Amino acid sequence: MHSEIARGRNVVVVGTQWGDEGKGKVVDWMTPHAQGVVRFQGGHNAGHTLVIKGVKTALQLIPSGIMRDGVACYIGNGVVLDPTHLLGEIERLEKAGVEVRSRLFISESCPLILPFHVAVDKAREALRETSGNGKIGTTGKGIGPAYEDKVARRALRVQDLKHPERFAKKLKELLELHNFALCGYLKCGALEFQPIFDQAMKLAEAIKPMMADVGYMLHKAHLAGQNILFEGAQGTLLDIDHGTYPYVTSSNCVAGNAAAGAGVGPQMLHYMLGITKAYTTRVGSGPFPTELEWEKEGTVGYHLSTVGQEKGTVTGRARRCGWLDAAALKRSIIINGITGLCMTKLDVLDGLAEVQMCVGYELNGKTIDILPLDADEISACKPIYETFPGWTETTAGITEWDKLPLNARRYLERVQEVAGTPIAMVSTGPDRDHTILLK
Ligand code: 2SA
Ligand code: MG
Repeated sequence: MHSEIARGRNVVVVGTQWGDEGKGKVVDWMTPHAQGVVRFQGGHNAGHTLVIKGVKTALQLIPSGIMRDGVACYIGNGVVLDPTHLLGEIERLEKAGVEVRSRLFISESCPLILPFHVAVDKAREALRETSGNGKIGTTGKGIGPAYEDKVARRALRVQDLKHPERFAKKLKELLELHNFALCGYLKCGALEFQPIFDQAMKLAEAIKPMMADVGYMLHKAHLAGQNILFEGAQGTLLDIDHGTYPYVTSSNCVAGNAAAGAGVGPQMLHYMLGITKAYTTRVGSGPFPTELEWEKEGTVGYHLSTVGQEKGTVTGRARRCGWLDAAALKRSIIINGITGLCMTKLDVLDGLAEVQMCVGYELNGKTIDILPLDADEISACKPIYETFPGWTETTAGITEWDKLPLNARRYLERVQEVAGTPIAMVSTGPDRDHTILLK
């Protein structure tokens, strides 16, 4: 796989679970062989934690390639962009000595996340909770409401920041609509035009120099022989179409959207790398067949949660934990057309007496071998597990397959068999160098 990217191939990195599979680390690890990294969906709901020489950096909106000198970073049209957040993230990186503005390119076509999107997101979640529907467990960043405006063809886009009059006209119309909802059924206070407009115009000056025709730039970079990495956010089971709807995010997280969301043709996508944690986590509500009890000390779930440090990068929420679900993984592999898998956080399983993997489910008296499409059916699925002996040796930091404990290798070999796709990489720790390369 590593040689694929070195040979002039573009790699799409996607999460095959519910996000937080460790995509940021993998993208960062591959960037020495790429000249550009592009985000194609989501927004600052993503949280990519990188550990470089022991120092932790959390990125939300800016592609992980920014941590490597000289790599161009692109924010594609498929991303919803909060300008206030963006500038905050840029400033944080600049304070840490990272050069950002000269190599960050933002698509003019990105829809903007504005303060009312955040207000609508939060108010809706509160309403769902009090009305008994149950929260989605969103990150509260305004992602869903911003995508709603995009699809309804009324969004303000990055390019509108260049035209104050046009921006003002569209903002007035949009505020009228959102205030109607906020003051009406969401029972919140109205938002005022002027502070939002003034703030946006102030931020516009800083953003204008980074605005670009990203799709065309990527096309030219490709023609010039550059390698591009497409950096997915969230995960396949959170995809708006293919995830556990309605407990999903509001964008397509699958590899197929890398082209549309970056503004390039699908012929530019060469290798689909699916990132899979050696167990499963989920943050937010929704069905999760292999979920374990994870809050009680002494349980396997507690082990995964604490050893794996499973806390949301953006919100700090504890992530729910459970065994690897290979029947769900199979679904993800098919939808994404995964070429190879990267298994991450294997070291978190070190020391467990035994390890389990879900290979199918019992649903309404029948046995099925793939995750169903209906969230209620997923809730009703009873996982069928295979049990493997654990290993006492530490796998942390191992860089060669043959040095892994035999039982760890057996577990991984069975994952590939059930999932139907080869493992191309294994990550054995958060640092760049804690990586085993297989193909
Ligand atoms: P939203 O805010 O509308 O996208 O939320 C909808 C659902 O999508 C989930 N979601 C995520 N799941 C895992 N990781 C994400 N990023 C952060 C992280 C999350 C955090 O890396 O840890 O810090 O809490 C992410 N972003 C969105 C979300 O939990 C809802 O289930
Ligand atoms: Mg994350």
